[in-house]
Amino acid sequence: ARSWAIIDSTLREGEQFARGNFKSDDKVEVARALDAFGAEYIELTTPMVSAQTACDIRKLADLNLNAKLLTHVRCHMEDVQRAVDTGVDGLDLLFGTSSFLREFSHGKNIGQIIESAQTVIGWIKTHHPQLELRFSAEDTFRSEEADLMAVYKAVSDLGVHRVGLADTVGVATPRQVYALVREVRNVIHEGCGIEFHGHNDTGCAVSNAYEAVEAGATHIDTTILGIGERNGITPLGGFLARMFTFDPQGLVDKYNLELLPELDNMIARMVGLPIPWNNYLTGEFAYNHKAGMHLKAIYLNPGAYEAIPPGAFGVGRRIQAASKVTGKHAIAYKARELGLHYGEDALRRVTDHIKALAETDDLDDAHLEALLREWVSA
Ligand code: HCA
Ligand code: CU
Repeated sequence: ARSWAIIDSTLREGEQFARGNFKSDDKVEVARALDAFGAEYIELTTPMVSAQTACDIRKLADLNLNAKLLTHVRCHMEDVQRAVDTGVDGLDLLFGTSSFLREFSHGKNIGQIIESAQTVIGWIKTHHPQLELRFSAEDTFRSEEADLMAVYKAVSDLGVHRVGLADTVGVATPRQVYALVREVRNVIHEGCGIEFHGHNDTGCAVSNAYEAVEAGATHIDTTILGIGERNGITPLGGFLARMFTFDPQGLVDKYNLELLPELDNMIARMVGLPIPWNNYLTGEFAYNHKAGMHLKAIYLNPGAYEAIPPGAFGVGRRIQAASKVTGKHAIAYKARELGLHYGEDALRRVTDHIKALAETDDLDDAHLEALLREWVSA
């Protein structure tokens, strides 16, 4: 199995989410929860944002978590000088390399980007050699390949610990991610890691992160519930669901997976929105089983219709036995749960009755229970 680590950016990218506005206490709560979960890194908003933000970073550094703390800064001396005395373990440096960002954001050409990187990284290496350094090319997937390779090679020569590939607008395909990570692997030093950061605008954030790992990426950016700019980035739960199917034990060894519902609920509460109904693993209906055929098999072996056992992530399954698509096996099972015994004929009749009722009514478990009790004595 490939070895990779999570860089959770809920406290950086997540602060760029429409409803992400974490107070000091929220940040402490999120950082502690991520640490308890086992996230290897926690990325924090740049101290350039405000005095309060800088103060919060110091506060988080004082918690002495197991997770390493990073702050996300532009590759500028001013930003870096502010960041180095916040007590973080490392800096995630950022420079836009696509023509969009070069023309409409910072106005620098590739030669100037490399020069800035030399100045900034050189200074950090001399004055703060203990800091872990990453250099990311913002908007990687709309940048020229030759430009990217020149930048990545230069920063790897300067001794950064990781280079970052960022799908800033969520446009990359899984195949492109795989190919580019492989190419970057060839121009950087062997010990230099590769980080992937993927937005979800076209629904590929999880698959792109997975392909990055397959191609040799060592670090994946996530946020809890996927919160971030626009519709967000690779969600922690979705990414772990993806990886669990290949190496369940590897994940169990690294993370306290059963804490995922707590993390998702915590962020839902803080941003004031419900967990989406179809959210990976923790959505209300992520483990809802309904059709008669499914239920028959589920009762015998849940693996028949579940890729991942919900208990591994601390969630339960829901059996929706009362609907027009139900079957007699499901009804018999529900009856047995209630201690009721139906003969073959009675079972068929009550099942038909429930299916007919469900054509016009929404039946819940209480309704089903009442019907089963009523019909057994009828
Ligand atoms: C941003 C851009 C970023 C950075 C990613 C990275 C992106 O909003 O600052 O540092 O690798 O998506 O490009 O989030
Ligand atoms: Cu981003």
